[in-house]
Amino acid sequence: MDRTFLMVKPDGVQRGLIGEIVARLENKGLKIVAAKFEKLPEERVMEHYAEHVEKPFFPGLKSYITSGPCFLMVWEGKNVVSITRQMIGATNPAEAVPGTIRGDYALEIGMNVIHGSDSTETAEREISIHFKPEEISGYERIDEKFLYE
Ligand code: DAT
Ligand code: MG
Repeated sequence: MDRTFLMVKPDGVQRGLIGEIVARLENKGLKIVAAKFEKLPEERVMEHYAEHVEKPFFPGLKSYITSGPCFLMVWEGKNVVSITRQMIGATNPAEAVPGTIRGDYALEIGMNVIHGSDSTETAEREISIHFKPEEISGYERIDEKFLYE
């Protein structure tokens, strides 16, 4: 089954949006298989955002993402990467359509509430950066026979 890495960023935590975000994903039929609450150490931020470290916005991104605790999760489900990217919405909340998490809960690109892996390869990489294999617990949801044909 496909897996992805999702993370409620410090603004989402401070604004009390963890429950709302988790509820949306659970209601969709996706399955949470790992979660933890932590303030990201700087080295892990560099690794997680390796593709962005040279970009002009990186210093701001780094101080924002380390400004408080994040809620880190692994989610599982068929096509989970593309489904969650759609549920999250465009990177810039000003362009994210209503109904998406960023479209409903954020205004500006520098504080866009949630991170989600953008491909299955990225997901695998990000999961391994943030979680040890033993921190991930597979199980069956009792409604799976009404979610999967
Ligand atoms: P996404 O989070 O949608 O995958 P991304 O990987 O391109 O977007 O960028 C990572 C984060 O960096 C993004 O959530 C917000 C920030 N960011 C991206 N582009 C930015 C920009 N032009 N100015 C400020 N912050 C930016
Ligand atoms: Mg990205």
